[in-house]
Amino acid sequence: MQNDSVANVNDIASLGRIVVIIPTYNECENIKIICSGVREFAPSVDILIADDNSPDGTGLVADELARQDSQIRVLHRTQKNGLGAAYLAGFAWAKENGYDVVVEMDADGSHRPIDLPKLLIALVDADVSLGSRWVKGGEVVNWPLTRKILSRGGNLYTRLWLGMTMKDATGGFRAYRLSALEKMGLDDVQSQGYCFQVDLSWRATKSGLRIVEVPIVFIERTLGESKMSQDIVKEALLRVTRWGFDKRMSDFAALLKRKND
Ligand SMILES: Nc1nc2c(ncn2[C@@H]2O[C@H](COP(=O)(O)OP(=O)(O)OP(=O)(O)O)[C@@H](O)[C@H]2O)c(=O)[nH]1
Ligand SMILES: [Mg+2]
Repeated sequence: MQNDSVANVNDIASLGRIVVIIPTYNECENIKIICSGVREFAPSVDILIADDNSPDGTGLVADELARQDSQIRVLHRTQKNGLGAAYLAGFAWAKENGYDVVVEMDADGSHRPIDLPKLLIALVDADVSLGSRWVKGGEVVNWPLTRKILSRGGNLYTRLWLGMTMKDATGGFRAYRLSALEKMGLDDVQSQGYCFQVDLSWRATKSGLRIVEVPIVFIERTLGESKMSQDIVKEALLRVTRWGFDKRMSDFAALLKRKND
């Protein structure tokens, strides 16, 4: 990836202003590493750290990083409100500050900065590019079998029940054009945990956007604690099930209307 041709670098430049949003909650051991990786592999790209007042002082580490590097900014939020709310605040910040593209990226090292240019190059001919663990060339490192089954099973259910084509609708390493986010209508998003990613995949699909999947290598975190919980899985299962019913109801209503016209 380091050998990307000049053409590719120019392609990325054609996307306009890009910001990588990194939500953090207790990531003081990880945040510096991830920021330096992003700066190394995508030097023209800015970073916004969206911290929910982490008790471990991640916000202070982020402030120090921002002091040393004008391309790093920090959005301090008052309390832990979930990944989804942190991203929505980050998207609003990106819009206010004139960005054209936002990238979602975890702080915990699961998303490799070396894959970032690939994600951005794919966006040149798309509205949304999804880092995908479950397409050819994608991979997960250090996950127990149970976690793989959960992810693959969740994706299979989502794909069949909602009729979506993407193989990895739950992944959290992705890039959106701001124009795409605007078409997706995010005002009523309520999903909090990793369901937020499925929610946005679903909205992108319903909005008829051009979505591409890019193979990534996903590495389980080695530092800090996961925020994954049973509640997060339950939220995703319930919401996806409801969206599938809503879709069937509106398909049925459209069919009736056509018959009556
Ligand atoms: N601002 C903010 N960030 C959060 C919150 N919950 C999680 N995050 C961040 O979101 C990213 C993903 O969280 P993880 O704990 O790694 O969750 P996960 O990736 O679904 O789970 P694992 O695969 O087990 O790591 C990390 O950068 C977290 O610090 C939150 O409530 N607020
Ligand atoms: Mg993680």
